[in-house]
Amino acid sequence: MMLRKLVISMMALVFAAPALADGYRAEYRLSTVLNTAFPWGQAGERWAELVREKTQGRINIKLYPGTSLVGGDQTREFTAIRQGVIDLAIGSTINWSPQVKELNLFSLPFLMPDAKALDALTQGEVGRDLFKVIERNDVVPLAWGENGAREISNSKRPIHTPADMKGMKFRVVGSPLFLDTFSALGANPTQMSWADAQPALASGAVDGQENPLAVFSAAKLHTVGQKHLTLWHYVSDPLIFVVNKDVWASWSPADREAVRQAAIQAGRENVEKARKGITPADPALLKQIEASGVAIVTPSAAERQAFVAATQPVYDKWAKAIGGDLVKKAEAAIAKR
Ligand code: X2X
Repeated sequence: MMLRKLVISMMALVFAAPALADGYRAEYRLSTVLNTAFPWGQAGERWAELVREKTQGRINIKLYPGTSLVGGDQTREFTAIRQGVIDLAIGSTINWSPQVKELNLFSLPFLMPDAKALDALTQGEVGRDLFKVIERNDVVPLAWGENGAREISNSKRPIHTPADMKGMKFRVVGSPLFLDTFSALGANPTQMSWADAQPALASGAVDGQENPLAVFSAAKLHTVGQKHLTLWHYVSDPLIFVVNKDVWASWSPADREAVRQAAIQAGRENVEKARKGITPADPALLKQIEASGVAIVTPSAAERQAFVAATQPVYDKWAKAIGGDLVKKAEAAIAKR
């Protein structure tokens, strides 16, 4: 009797569950490094929301920020997407470049002088080429977003030229290119995840870091001793919206298109947000950072040139590793912007 009742109530549960189309899962896992305090995490939230809307709830995405599906190790994210540990991701080209060497393109020091240069890459032939590379790696790329132009900060002194960085300890991200760049500038770089970076800055284990201004501000890096900020825009990392190949194949063509359109829209909004308040015409975020007690240095053309010259050998070495043709195409697209 009891058992029968139990079976009946279990069946009721099964039938009461929302009808799922063939092969669809109740939930798909979306990985990001940063949480919803940042434009990056907000992009994840927005993508999930748009997908739910556009698929009438057939595809339900849950956000896992902090790269928590790979224990916070952001350089393992791409592999986990390929393996299906992660279903969807919005990832930085920096974090995926250990597996996809072409993505180091965006980390070539001083390749992109401004946001238009980044757009010339992501929105043109170079962007399409890179999506093909990602597809060859069995991951489905859908749209571009943006983490942003990366600026350098530290707790010690203003940085105007490489001489000011001498011996200073910097936390850098996961691609070896960053070790080369910071070594060439005379600094002492150490690689660690974003999760480890904040305590390392707070304890003084490292003196400085490099991240976009939207990240600097939302992470309140001024509270962990980062009192000097130099706007050198030396590299810029776009974000890429992707889906695991098998998950993609399991959806109907109409739902795939819905997921793609949602990614494109969330990506567009994300780029806008990542660039807000950081230009002379719209300096609100810069002013806010300054008001929190941070001294901002804008290098002169000659000072900037000293950084460019010091990192030229790194640029040349990595241009070869990335692929000379792709780098030439990128340089040409930027020159024409
Ligand atoms: O780790 C970083 O510095 C961050 C958050 O910008 C990236 O994931 C590339």
